[in-house]
Amino acid sequence: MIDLYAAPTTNGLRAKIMLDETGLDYNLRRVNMQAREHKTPEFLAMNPMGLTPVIVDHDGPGGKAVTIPQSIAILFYLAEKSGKFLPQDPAARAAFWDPMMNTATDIGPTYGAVAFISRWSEANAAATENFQQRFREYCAVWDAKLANQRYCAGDEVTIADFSFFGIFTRAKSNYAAMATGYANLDRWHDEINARPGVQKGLNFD
Ligand SMILES: N[C@@H](CCC(=O)N[C@@H](CS)C(=O)NCC(=O)O)C(=O)O
Repeated sequence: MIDLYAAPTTNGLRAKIMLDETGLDYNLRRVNMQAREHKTPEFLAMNPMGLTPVIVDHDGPGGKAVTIPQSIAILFYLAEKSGKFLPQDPAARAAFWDPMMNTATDIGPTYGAVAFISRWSEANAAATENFQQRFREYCAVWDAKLANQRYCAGDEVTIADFSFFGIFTRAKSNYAAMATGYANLDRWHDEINARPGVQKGLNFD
């Protein structure tokens, strides 16, 4: 059994969607970030960085419990554990790395910067706009890519789709101006959104 400690943030969404898509057994241990439950001694013992999400797999390698913070590490761990959502064909695997890493290290942190900076004051409007513009530029590249391929890394669903989906769906609802006008991205978003596992993954109740 796996315990998932998460809140419905972009990083939490990708971990929960992956668990629901793989069908692995897990318990959701919802973290109340407003109550700062991610800074308690119990939580810090799992992740000294005090960041969500974290999984604890009580049946990890060798039958031993393993604790894994970092949403992208969680995606890879669960992909390997379940044997799902990682391309097996060497050419498809090679084509997977760039889109995967864009979601992890480029567009994801850009969304995070918009969310973080825009919470401060009007004085930071220029910085917010700067990151929103960067987000739009990434979206334009994704939109062109998705004109020629069905999913983020080609013609099969991979963890790159789940990694990006949480970001784009939150951008659409929270910062619509930077996620509007991309027809191919919308087609992809609607297709991923319609998956039963993704719908389950979005539900933190
Ligand atoms: N690189 C980490 C980032 C985790 C992260 O920043 N989590 C946010 C929620 S999305 C958090 O816990 N923030 C609390 C804080 O900054 O104190 C990951 O991908 O899991």
